[in-house]
Amino acid sequence: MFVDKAKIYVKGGDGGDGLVAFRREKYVPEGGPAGGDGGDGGDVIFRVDEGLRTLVDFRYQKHFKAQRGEKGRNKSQHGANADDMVVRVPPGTVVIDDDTQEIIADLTRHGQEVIVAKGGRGGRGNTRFATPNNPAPEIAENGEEGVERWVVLELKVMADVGLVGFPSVGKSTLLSVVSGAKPKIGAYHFTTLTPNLGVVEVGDGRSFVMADLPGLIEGAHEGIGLGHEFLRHVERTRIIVHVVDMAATEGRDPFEDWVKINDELKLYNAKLEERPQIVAANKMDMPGAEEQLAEFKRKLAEIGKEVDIYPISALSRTGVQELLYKVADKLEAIPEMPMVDELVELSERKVYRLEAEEGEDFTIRRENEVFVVDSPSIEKLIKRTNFSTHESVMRFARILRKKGVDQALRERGAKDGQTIRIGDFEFEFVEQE
Ligand SMILES: Nc1nc2c(ncn2[C@@H]2O[C@H](COP(=O)(O)OP(=O)(O)OP(=O)(O)O)[C@@H](O)[C@H]2O)c(=O)[nH]1
Ligand SMILES: [Mg+2]
Repeated sequence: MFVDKAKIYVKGGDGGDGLVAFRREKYVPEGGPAGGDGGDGGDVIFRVDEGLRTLVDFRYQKHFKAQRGEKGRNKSQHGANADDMVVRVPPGTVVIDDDTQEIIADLTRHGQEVIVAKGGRGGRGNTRFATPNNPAPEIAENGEEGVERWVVLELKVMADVGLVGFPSVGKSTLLSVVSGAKPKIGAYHFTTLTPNLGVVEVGDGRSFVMADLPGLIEGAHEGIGLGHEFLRHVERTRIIVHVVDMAATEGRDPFEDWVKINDELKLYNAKLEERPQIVAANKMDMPGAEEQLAEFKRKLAEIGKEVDIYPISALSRTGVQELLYKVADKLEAIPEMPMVDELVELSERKVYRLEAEEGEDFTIRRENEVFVVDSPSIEKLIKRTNFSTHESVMRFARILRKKGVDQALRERGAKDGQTIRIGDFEFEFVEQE
């Protein structure tokens, strides 16, 4: 089954905590600091694997968590960094942050990678906090938390050619006779519900990928008949083969059909109007088809449109070869990928950090008697501070003072003993002279 959308949870590993430790040597009662840094948490990395064609694996596994870094070790040894977690995705996967709807990555080439959830850095051990004034510090940092987020994966079919048209015009039949694909074919509408891909070998060594898409109906651009789902796939094809039923099987007018489908494409995305299009005038084996085709051409001439028309019968395979040659010729003249300008071009490997920059501003507001300080960077600092040691607390207080938080609180009228809240953390304001 073809799955083209999946929502998954990713979390980078937390950094290992730094260690507070002291050297213990024979005959030396008080050794120097010897607590090592914690190791870094692993990243969650998406890597393109051209062997994959679908997102079906993500229906069963939705959580991807990298390992946490090892704790700092004795004798000032660094804890081991955790391994990265590599998740394979098919080419054509677009990764979207579920919260912000921002496109994180547009993964197209085999081997391309993106870090979707960065692991946290390891905390520093007490060795790193030694100064001449404080040769035996009891400070160590906790490891930083790994980034966590929900991401949506979207797979746009990476087909060169998309078969577009009303239901039952013969799109699936055409794909089945030109490729090894075995799409379902039916005499009723909406036989095809998900796209089918087929590799077409033209016969002269050239080949391309063709997608048989579900039939479109009027209002598709508004999402009617799952139109949005299907039109998304059309966006990425380099050529549209517009299949028209020349037998007017259901009393429909082939020219009207052609106009309506083009309108739907255009209303969904104006760029689709400029996408190269070839008309496959299908069902030419049926009585009356020749007359309909003549009429179709006459109406086109009337509106002054020049369109490539290939009369075919998918059923009896007549005219199909000529159509394929034309498609292959046209493809050669078109660049590899259509420019989809709303997608951000990304470098091979890019790190997205959700955390705020260090040194970022804070704001203060009041909730009754409580002063609330909003600041992502201070909240982050709190998470990294081990409040069980006096020295770490003092260091935290020093940083707040340096950032100007104390001064700002005082200016807002904070008095000795009043409650200050930062994130989940509450403490009393202490007036210092
Ligand atoms: N006579 C004739 N019948 C055809 C031809 N091509 C397709 N058909 C018939 O038309 C019907 C619909 O064909 P499909 O290939 O399933 O049509 P589709 O465009 O894929 O339809 P949806 O998936 O519903 O959008 C089937 O009964 C086919 O046998 C043709 O060239 N000549
Ligand atoms: Mg079909």
